[in-house]
Amino acid sequence: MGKTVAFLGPGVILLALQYARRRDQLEALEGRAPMAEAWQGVGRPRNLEAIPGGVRVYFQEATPGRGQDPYLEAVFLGEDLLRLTWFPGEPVPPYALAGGTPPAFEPERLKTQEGYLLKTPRLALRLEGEGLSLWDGEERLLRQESYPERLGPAWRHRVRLVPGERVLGLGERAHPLDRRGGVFRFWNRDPGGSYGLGEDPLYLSVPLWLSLLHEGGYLAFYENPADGFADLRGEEALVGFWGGPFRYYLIPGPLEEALARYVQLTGLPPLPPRFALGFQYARWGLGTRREVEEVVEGFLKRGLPLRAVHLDIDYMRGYRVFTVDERRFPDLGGMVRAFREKGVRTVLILDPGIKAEKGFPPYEEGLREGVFCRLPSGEVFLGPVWPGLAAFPDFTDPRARDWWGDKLKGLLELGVSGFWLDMNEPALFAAWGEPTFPKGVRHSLEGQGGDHLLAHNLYGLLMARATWEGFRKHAPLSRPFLLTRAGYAGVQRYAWAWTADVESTWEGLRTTLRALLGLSLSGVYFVGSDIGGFSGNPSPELYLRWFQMAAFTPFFRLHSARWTRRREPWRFGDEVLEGARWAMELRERLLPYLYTLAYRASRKGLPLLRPLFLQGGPYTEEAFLLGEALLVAPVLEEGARAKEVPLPKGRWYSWEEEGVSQGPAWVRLPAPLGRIPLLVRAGSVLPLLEGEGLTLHLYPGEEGAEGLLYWDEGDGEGAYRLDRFRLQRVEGGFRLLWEGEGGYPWPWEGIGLKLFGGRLLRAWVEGRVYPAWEGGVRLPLFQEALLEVAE
Ligand code: NBV
Repeated sequence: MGKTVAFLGPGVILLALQYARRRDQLEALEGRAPMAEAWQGVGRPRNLEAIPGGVRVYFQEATPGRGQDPYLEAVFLGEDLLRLTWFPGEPVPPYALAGGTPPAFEPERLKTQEGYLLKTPRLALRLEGEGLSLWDGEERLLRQESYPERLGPAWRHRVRLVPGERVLGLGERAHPLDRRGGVFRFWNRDPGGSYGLGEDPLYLSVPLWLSLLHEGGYLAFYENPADGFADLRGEEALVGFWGGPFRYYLIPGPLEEALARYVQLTGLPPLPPRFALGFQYARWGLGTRREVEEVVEGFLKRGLPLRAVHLDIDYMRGYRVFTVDERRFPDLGGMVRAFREKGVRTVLILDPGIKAEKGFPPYEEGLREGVFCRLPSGEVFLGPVWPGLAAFPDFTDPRARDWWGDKLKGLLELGVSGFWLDMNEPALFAAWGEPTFPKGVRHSLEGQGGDHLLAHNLYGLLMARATWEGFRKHAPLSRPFLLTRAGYAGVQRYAWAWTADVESTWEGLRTTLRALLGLSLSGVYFVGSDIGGFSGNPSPELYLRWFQMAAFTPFFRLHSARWTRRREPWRFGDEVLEGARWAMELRERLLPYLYTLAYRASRKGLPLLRPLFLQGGPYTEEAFLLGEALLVAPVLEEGARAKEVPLPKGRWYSWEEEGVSQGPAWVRLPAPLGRIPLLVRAGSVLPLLEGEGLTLHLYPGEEGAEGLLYWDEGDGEGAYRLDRFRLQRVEGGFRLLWEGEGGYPWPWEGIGLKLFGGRLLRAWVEGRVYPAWEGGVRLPLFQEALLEVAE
């Protein structure tokens, strides 16, 4: 509990002590002591039975008489999707999947000397004596694994790693992106107010593994929410789960496509309301309406673009969720409306714990309706959190989800635009041991029943789902904006995620970048961090470097713990203020580009943040791509005023400056305190907001350039437009073709063009000439424009 304990005061510390003792007693009663038996293998395949899309394989060392014979079911669900399931295994409702299981796909079936081969044009599975292997369409070996071993309800298997292979993914980790060398647990956990490099596990685990091989790679997704592990220390990885179904999906690379395929399977992220892509502000400890208003004014009067303000637990009455402290936050609805008129939305934090207090309506109601988690004895489970002892909705019960969703009605009627879901690992205050429910706590799991060992990792996912469904129901004209701390595969269907309580150090900054990229490589694309780190006081330089990096991550928010010094951008002197302004203004200008990326993520499942290797570049943690076009090289070291970056192949333009670098090569880029290096891939067209209008930045490559722009009202489900721009080289300059679709009218006066890597003299539209100045020109709407460029 670390910092939290010190902060909580004696009353809560006592509760935390009592709770830790109680949890240990309960778990001892449940007999969850380590198991004495040894892991048992299944032996070699004994016989095979064909089933639609695949096979069922029975093994020699089955143990008849002791329950079900173990068997493997391998089924293709597409030419690039294979599902393996080991039986027996405790089933869990398919919460991670969107839209159910795809239909079986018939593979080719071949008997080989050693065993059996199932094959599609993109993926092949070989079943042999000792284990199974996976091959891609070009007959390259992707993965070799042993047949698994069992220990009671637990399963584990070994996966051979080849030299040079990198393993990525696994959700949010305070670890280098390549997970080899580490041991990881799949168990959502609140590290308690502060964490740094090496802390494991963290809030949001996803049992998704991406393997980057010399050539190609693959994705494996273990659809099992139970407590599990991946041990990647040796040449043979061990992956296992202490319960639940041993089921996994295999998808061949290239990794970017595999990731998109996984996201189609577990759900595309919805298009967010546009404000969410702007700068957002939060601060734990703003205790009154006045304080919040002062901060908002502080941004607006300095011309700093603020799009949303978040209220932390301070707005509640004694930390009781679904209440507002009217004394300190009088007429919250009035405040929300006034902010909205100034273009600032309001987001409220929600914690899952409901204060167990006689007479508190949500508690009484929840008891009556039977929506809380219970102990095996049938008693409602209570654990200590912010308001004291609390009961917890069982989000695996559809009735509890509906109940929770309906509780949002009142807050939504105040005009709130989003919710920030905290403490949903679920986290509690425990003086020692695991800060969460005892493993035997009962859950509904859609009526089938199960314990916390199975349901723990689903808690955040399903709290997000309940909140999402309630939001849709009670504010059907708005797109929900949800931010969650915990989650599991599929959480991207409902919420964005942030990396929470990281320490305010340079290492914390680097750790954050790794956590963000790791989440992105695990299908959670809309992610961000607390600028400056949550738990400490960043130096002005660290603060600014963090700000600059965050401006290029999907969720761009300032936030900090109440025990730290205030950190609005004007509190560190002019140099920092101007640096932060650069980042915030650039972010605003980039909105059309970001919104288009968000749209593409929501349609195609493509990530916003991409490590360079995801698009054929080198393995590096020094830089990342935001979409395809923008390469961002954050400064992660104190005192650095230049940054070395390994460029992927191709030509790269310096952001708004003369100069083109050619990759692949290491380049050294200037990084004065006021900004970080940014490069644009040749061949891109970037749509930017400039002044009152929209300007295309044209970065020609050999073949010209291309870009897309998605735009709509910014919220709701109304008309949209999608504009495609194609720049082609012609004698004396370029031709720019513009095709638009959709019913949303072009909202700007004409369109601006700025050309990089050449001097634009003038443009022609329908026979009229438009002279350029300083490399730019404004044109009326067109289908084809000719751009004349100086020799
Ligand atoms: O609600 C208070 C904090 C919040 O500011 C932070 O962002 C969360 O990650 N919350 C954690 C609860 C306790 C932190 C010690």
